[in-house]
Amino acid sequence: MSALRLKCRDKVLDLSRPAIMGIVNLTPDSFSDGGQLYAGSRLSQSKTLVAIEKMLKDGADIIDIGGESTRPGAAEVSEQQELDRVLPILELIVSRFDTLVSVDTSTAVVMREATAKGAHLINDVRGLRRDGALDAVAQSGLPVCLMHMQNQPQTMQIRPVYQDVVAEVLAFLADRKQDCIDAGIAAEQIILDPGFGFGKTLTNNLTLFNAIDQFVASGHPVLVGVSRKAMIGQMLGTEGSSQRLIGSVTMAVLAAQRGAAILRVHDVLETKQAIDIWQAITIKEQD
Ligand code: 7PJ
Repeated sequence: MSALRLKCRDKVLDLSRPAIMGIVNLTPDSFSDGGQLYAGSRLSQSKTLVAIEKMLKDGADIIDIGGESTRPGAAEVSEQQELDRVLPILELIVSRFDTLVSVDTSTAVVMREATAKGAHLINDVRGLRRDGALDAVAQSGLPVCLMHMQNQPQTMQIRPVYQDVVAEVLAFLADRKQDCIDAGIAAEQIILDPGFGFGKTLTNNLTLFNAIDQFVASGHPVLVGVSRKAMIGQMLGTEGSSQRLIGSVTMAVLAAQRGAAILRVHDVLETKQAIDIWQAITIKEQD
């Protein structure tokens, strides 16, 4: 496959250096920043816009908005709830900011509506396995991130089992990719993601992290999302997601070094600075 770039409607995402995807959780109950954008029980549009503006100023290349919490054990969300959370914010971002917007969803109707409202990328933790999802993305022409997850969010962390985690995740993604191509999605528009923390033990996550190069070898851009996840607390022996910043930034740099093209993060400023330092050194080495 040629140089990595994704066609995102009227924009192009150049992946010759790692892109930073800023996470905007529109749910009241997400992994680490649950409810931050809420005023009481309602999602606050003004708080959300302020958070996004800051991420863009801090150097985010993509804003990833999601209306379903996929943290372990999270409650299921209805299609209508997801639409109500995602669409108004998507419209606001597209009208106010010159950025790429990714929509984190597994639901075909959300994919279709988001495409109609100007989304640039579809990010699906279920790898387009829900009814209608393959067709929705094929018809959108948008790039798509296919992520691996064993089981469902409600059950995924109960007892993940693999014989060979790297081989199984690679095979799963190859299989999903083939289904995408058969449905009419261009291979060049497919991003792969091992799905850190989704039905994986700490050992599984670390084995996969050390195998990022094998995902990169597929020729597809690889997205890595480890920001503030439990594995960081497990490695550090600390409690609470507020203690995970430095570990998250460190892992983002190590992922970039292993060839990750897109880094999905909460802490955009810190990650961007770390990546800029790594890039400056890398470019110097090539002089
Ligand atoms: C990921 C995601 C990830 C992709 C979430 C959280 C949990 N999408 N959505 N990859 N994680 N592509 O942000 O901690 O790792 S939700």
